[in-house]
Amino acid sequence: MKSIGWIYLIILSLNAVSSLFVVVYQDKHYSCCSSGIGCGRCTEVDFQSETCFTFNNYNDKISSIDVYGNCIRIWENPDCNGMSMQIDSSTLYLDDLSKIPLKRNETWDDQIGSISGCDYGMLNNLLILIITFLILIILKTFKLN
Ligand SMILES: [Ca+2]
Repeated sequence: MKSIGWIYLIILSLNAVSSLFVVVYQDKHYSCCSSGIGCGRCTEVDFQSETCFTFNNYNDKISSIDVYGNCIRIWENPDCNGMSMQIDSSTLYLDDLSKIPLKRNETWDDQIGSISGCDYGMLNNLLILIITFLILIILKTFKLN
């Protein structure tokens, strides 16, 4: 049973944990200036796909977002709560979130409170555990034969 931990860790590292990088902008069209005077600011966000990243200064201010080819989930509230939407580089209007509907009469403009990887909160960890057990069973079967 000692091997289960190792197999689990190996599969976990292969599958789930990856570093994600995005840039969020206070203004639309990826407009950014460091002074924040007459134009919005922007900031780089580096986080692990399995974690939830909550915005402080940028909470309810983000108007465009560059995902750099990553798949992420945007959340209405801090700590990955509320409505959410999966986005990647194929998603339209990431340069202007006021064109992406959130709910009736509301758009995602100035509404993002946090972001996560696309596999966050899914059954990913459970699936990895099941796969680990299946591998263990296969290994045991091999030894018995
Ligand atoms: Ca804004």
